[in-house]
Amino acid sequence: MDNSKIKRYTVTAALPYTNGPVHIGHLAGVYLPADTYVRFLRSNKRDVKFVCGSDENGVPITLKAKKEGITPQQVVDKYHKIIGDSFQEFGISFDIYHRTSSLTHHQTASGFFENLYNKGVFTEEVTEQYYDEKAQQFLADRYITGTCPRCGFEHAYGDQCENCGSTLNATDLINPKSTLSGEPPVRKETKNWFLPLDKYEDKLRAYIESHKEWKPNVYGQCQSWLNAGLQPRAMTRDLDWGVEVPLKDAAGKVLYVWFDAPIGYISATKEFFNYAKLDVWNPKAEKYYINQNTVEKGNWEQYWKDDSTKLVHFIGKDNIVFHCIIFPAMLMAHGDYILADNVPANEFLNLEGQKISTSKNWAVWLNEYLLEFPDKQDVLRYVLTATAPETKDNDFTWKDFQARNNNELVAVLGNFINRVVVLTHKYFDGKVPMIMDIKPEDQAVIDELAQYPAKISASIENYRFREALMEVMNVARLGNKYLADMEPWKVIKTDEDRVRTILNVSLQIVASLEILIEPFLPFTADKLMKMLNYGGHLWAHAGQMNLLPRGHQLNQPVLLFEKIEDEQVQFQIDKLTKSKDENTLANAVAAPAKENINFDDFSAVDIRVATIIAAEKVEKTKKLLKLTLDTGLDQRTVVSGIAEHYKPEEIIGQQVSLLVNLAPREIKGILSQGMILMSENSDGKLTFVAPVDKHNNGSVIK
Ligand code: B3M
Ligand code: ZN
Repeated sequence: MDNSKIKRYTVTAALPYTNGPVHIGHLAGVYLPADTYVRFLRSNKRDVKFVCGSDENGVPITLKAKKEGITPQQVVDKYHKIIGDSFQEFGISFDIYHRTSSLTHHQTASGFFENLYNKGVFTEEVTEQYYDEKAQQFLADRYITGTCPRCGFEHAYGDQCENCGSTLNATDLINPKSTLSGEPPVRKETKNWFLPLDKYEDKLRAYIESHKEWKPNVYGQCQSWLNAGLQPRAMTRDLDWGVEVPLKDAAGKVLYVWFDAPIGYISATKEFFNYAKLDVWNPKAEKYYINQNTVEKGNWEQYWKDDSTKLVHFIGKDNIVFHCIIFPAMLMAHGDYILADNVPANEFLNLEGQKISTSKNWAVWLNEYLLEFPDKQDVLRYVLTATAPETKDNDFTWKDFQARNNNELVAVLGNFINRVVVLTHKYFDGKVPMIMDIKPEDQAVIDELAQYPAKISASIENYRFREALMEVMNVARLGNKYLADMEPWKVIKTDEDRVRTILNVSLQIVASLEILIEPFLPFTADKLMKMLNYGGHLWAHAGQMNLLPRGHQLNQPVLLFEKIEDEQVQFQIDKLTKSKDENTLANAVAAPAKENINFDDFSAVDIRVATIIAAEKVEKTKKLLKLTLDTGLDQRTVVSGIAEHYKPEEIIGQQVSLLVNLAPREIKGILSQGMILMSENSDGKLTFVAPVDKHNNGSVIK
């Protein structure tokens, strides 16, 4: 959108599902870039509304309720507070953090549906869906498990197999079972209302193609959806949790969560302005978060219906189709609304080389981070922006976190600011000294500084936050180099006036830094503002030489950053591994039971206690060990596939259970007489099965 046409901005950040706390992946992918963008706009005195809220409808919520044995309402109440508090604590400066269980949202979403219904937009279709006769309800995909048709995994879900990662349809599953009753579901006819996306294909294509400036990952995904051809999609679901479908013949149905969730942006904006109209805040109303500093009277419709408004959606890559195809189609069908000017979706952030996983507890949770690194919000903000997955998936590691803190925040940014403020106190009682005489080496630095704000603006306006942050750090590097070259601590012995000039120039750089870091590191900017005793934050002033007037009194220096020690990051790494191990045990799915056998079948098996007395690797194999065992009956050789789990030297003397009457067979030219019993963990790890106390070799296991 042409900058001169923009009168105001509506910036949205994806509404997190309210079924768990938020982690660093959410922050890096969505909320930090959105917050940085909005803070930058505010610093430029632009009119902007930044809206978000909890996504409290849909199957993810009902599943969580079932798992925790509480009601869906209790689930959303619990996590709405945890998530909302985390955002607040990390300085995500929403004007409103709303929630989709609110009355305003139900009315807005339901009204939107009615509007489209009355325009005849929807098609009605009767389809067969799985139904649980015992529980008397239709089953969403996640409520059905069965055998994966691709890999044979027996606990695949109706929408996805977590073993092989395939996307499935519930009807693809072999032996489907309802997770509610455990019974096989039946197919039953049901009527739902579909949005005929195919009819909007041309308009959508024109819309997408008018935005060639979008990030290639976003533009490319839209193109491939359009090229594959769009299908009608059901906008209602048979479910008892969500926004009720406002039609007579729709009892027991709610709006599809992806229909109501993006409307959540609109209801949040509405509620923000409703709030200003209330004389007294009603604490009994649905609790949500309002930024008291930005409350104002106004009209929500301007932010959604006026084409001088620039609408930007910040989301993760898994939400692209919903924001670039489905929601725009809904808005087109309605007709009164503007469409997003940009959807700068990010890729995913991995953690220590692995995909972040809520179910495996492989994550850094924001609420836990702050307990372990109190007051270090900006360190995480910094690291997550510096490594943001803007163009491809990226990796967060604790070692990198430590290195960036110690080598960049402490050694570059903190060090420069601290030296300048400390020297000013030391030589001039903390008063900004006067410029005496500008030399060419000062002028060069002044000129270079002046160029940064425009450069950084351009990066932010094009959603390149990593690049912008790097340039901000280059300002600190410029300052550090200037100090190191000028050496005021030496010059002070011979030429105090020269030091006045050097420190004045340095202090102006520090003041500019306060403005430039604010969108990224708001907590540090506030501390710095207090230290400089200065009311900063106006982008237009950055890069100038007169921010701190001569004689201006600074406050005492405070340390902005401190070193993070090896033990702290090791603790985090250990914690991750430990919780993953515990989780593997807790969430393990046991292998399916075998057919029954009778006692005679079992009695035929001769299992004895034996001890390994020698072990060596079988040459040219990866998995095999050649073991010599004392069985109490004899000494014999057994070839066993445990070489990836045990080194030969560590198992000498190990007692094991040995199947002694297994017919001997030759493996890699060695005659193997029997088989050692092993227990296999769900992650494939093997361990010996042996008597708890030492027994004599040859003891019978029965
Ligand atoms: N709650 C999905 C997600 O958290 C969804 C986003 C809604 S944005 C309107 O990935
Ligand atoms: Zn599978």
